[in-house]
Amino acid sequence: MELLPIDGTFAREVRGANLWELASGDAIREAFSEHPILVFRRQALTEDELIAFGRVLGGPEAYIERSWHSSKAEVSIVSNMRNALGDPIGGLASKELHWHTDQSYNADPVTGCFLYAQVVPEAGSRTSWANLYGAYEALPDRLKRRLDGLVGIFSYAARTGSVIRSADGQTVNMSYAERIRSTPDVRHPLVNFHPQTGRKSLYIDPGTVTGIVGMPAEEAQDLLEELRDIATRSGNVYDHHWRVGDLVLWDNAVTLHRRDAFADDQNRLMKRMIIRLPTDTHIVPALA
Ligand SMILES: O=C(O)CCC(=O)C(=O)O
Repeated sequence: MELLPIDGTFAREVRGANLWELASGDAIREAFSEHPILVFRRQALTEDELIAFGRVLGGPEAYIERSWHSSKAEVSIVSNMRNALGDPIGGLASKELHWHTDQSYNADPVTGCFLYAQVVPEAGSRTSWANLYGAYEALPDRLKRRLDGLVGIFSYAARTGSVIRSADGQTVNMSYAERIRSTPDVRHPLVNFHPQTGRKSLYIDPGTVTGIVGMPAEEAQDLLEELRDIATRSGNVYDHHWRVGDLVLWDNAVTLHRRDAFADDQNRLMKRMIIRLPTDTHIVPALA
């Protein structure tokens, strides 16, 4: 198995690993502990093989949105496609997704994730990741000192607030409303340390972090925007242009991601898995 830097970015392409064989399990685990984006090309995997691969990395979990599940609870569908009845077969449709990280609003986030491309629009499709280790390392010393010990407020309600209310203020989706009630705001440190190397990484989530504990709201907003701008500068970002058979594995504790919108008359189908990662080899944001 070989690890190759992609276009001088922080992403690594893994060559020589057939994920259906699992023979490279130890090497992949070790690589993923250090490199938060691993790209595997030309993979041909059944859902059982995806689950077996997830188990090599940690504990695959069922995504909370049941309507996204495939025939297996651990495998979700991200797609704009519809079944014969005209119902969506998965989540997220064709819309643009802004910079975010997954699960930061949870007390105990499940931070491993992969997307596996099955159908890709002819006109192309791009998902981008920003490196939160690189972001921390790029901060001027005055900002590193300022961040020391700071704690962010991560809010599921803020993240999804626009989704659950109709224009007249009525709740339009009970399951979302229920979920918001059972997902109160949580606090995580804005800087985390890798358990083995001690490497520091920023932990922000634009649209979900609503404030910083003990800091006036406006000052916190300015600081969070400055951090987001540094994190998402082009030199700190990997752009992935999808091909069928690509599997991109990422660590949500140390990256942000976004995707472009695509034309809704072009099909796109990804299989997605979330994986609970071991805390001795990965940063897993704790409660503060
Ligand atoms: O569809 C994509 O490329 C990204 C989806 C995404 O943001 C996610 O799965 O969290």
